[in-house]
Amino acid sequence: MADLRRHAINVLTENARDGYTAPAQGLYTHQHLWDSCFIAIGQRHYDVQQAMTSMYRLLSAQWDNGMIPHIIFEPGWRYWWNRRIWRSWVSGYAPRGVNTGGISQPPMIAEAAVRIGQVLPPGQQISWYRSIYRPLVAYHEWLYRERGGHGNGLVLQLHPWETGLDTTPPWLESCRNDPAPWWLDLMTATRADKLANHLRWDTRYVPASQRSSVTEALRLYDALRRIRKDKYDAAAVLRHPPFAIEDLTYNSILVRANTLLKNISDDIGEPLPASLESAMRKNEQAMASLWDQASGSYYSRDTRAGALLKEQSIAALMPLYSGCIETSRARHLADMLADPAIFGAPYPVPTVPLTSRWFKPTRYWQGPAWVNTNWLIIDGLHRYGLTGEAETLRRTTLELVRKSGFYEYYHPITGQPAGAKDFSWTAALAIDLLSAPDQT
Ligand code: 2M8
Repeated sequence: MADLRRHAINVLTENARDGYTAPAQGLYTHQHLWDSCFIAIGQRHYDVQQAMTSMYRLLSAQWDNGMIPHIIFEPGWRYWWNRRIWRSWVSGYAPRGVNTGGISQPPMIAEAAVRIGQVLPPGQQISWYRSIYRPLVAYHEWLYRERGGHGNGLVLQLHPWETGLDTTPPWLESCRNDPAPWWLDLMTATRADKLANHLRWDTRYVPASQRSSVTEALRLYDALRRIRKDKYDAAAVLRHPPFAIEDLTYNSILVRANTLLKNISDDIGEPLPASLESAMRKNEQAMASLWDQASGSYYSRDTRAGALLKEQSIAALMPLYSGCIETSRARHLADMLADPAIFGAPYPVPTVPLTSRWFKPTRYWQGPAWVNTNWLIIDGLHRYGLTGEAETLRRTTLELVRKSGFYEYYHPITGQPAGAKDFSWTAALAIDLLSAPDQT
């Protein structure tokens, strides 16, 4: 295991840039929000300064309205959804002198901040918390103001990229009933989408069969274009949104982030604004409305249809991480995790159930196991006292990485690696899982 840790540090060192660590070479070279948080959670074990620097860099790109963008562009690197496509400058809230995305990603920053705090000496811990507290509060306030005003206390997301699980089936189901843009229909009719396959840039690094399809990618591009047309202003976008989903993963992570932010505020003796505390409470209570008794599962809700999106995905297990569900429900989710007809694979956790019609074992977010979602589940299981289940998943995750290398994702039945190689959050989270008390 000492070797695994050394190799993981090497991967992170190779992927390090000025002030942040890129998710991977070639395919993802800019700074991504939740990647940076997972990476910092690993880096804190051997270079806490680097972990802190990347968090400060994320916060330095915060928009004037409080949003922390899902990507910060670093000049000079190629990327298909690049700064000229995002054009963050169309919004009056975007920071000057840096180009970013116009949406956010799962709010993992409070988790990374607390994990960093845990390895700092007490005096330094408090000054660290003080230095990130206000921007974090502003970020959570933005989430409730911009994305929580529509109803019952949950926040909604406008684009699948905000969930981090880009092509996850429930989101793709949500656009199935919407007409595709005319130009995409035309492309499909003339088979130009097949031609476009040859022009793809991502497939230089990863086989097309492991990535999103051209049609999916262009559909997501169309959604981006529509949000950009409204200058990334949620109120305007919500008049005719391409997507408007109370995402289960996002809300689970936010509920946990709220608890951690509250802990930070207690530690530094600076109370949270009362309106934010009230929004946090409502959010937590509203999680129950995502439960479907008939099928015994949690789902995201499509606010346009006013209904739960009953397509199963790994999101179903994320309320474990939220920490706000009853113990009996947590137990039920742990049973789903072990069930071979749902998530019980040899190399868990598949991102859609093994028996789902969507299941494709090596296609991006539609079947493969990912180390970051495993980490969230392990953490949740531990907090519910489901220690045996947590330890089993920790061991199988480390075994997978040791067997197959630090890849972006893995075939959940064979353990075969897929996606980008030398992937940073896989390496970082392996370091963190190795540092857990009971090392394998
Ligand atoms: C993937 O997302 C980006 C778009 O945001 C992409 O496809 O280029 C997702 O896996 C996302 O969760 C991740 O943060 C990002 C970088 O690793 O890649």
